[in-house]
Amino acid sequence: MTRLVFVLNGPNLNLLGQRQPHIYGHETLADVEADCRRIAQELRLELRFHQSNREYEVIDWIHEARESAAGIVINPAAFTHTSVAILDALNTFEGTVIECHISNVHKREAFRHHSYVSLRADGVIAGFGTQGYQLALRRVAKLLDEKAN
Ligand code: CA2
Repeated sequence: MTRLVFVLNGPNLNLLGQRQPHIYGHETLADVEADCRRIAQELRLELRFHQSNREYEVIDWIHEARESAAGIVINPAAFTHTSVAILDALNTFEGTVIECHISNVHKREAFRHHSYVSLRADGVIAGFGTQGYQLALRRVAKLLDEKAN
């Protein structure tokens, strides 16, 4: 069985570490990717790591994951709260989906409290900083290991 996992990041996350460190911390997206690659190696996961400011690109990566991947870790950023299209794409994916937010969206503005993606996600992580990505990958690996045994 494949151990390929897509880590997908939505709009403005390319600015991570450069703005609003009180909300999102000091790590850059390149740091997050490096952390994910280290954990993936430990967990024997193969990784595709992407970020886009364009909704259709996120959707296209979900379609690509449908063909090949066992899991998706997704921080849809602002698309979380707006995108029925990303929800529809995730609903066609048969593997594990973990939604990951750096900040605790429930402690923030009311418009961040609703997530379309949560209607599909198998698990949701929020407020653990960039460490949330590592926890999400651990969860995907654990579910894969359980399926294999
Ligand atoms: O907490 C998260 O991870 C969010 O998904 C981040 C999104 C926000 O719209 C969600 O409500 C919660 C925003 C990502 C923007 O990232 C930036 C990073 C650094 C500086 C500016 C924006």
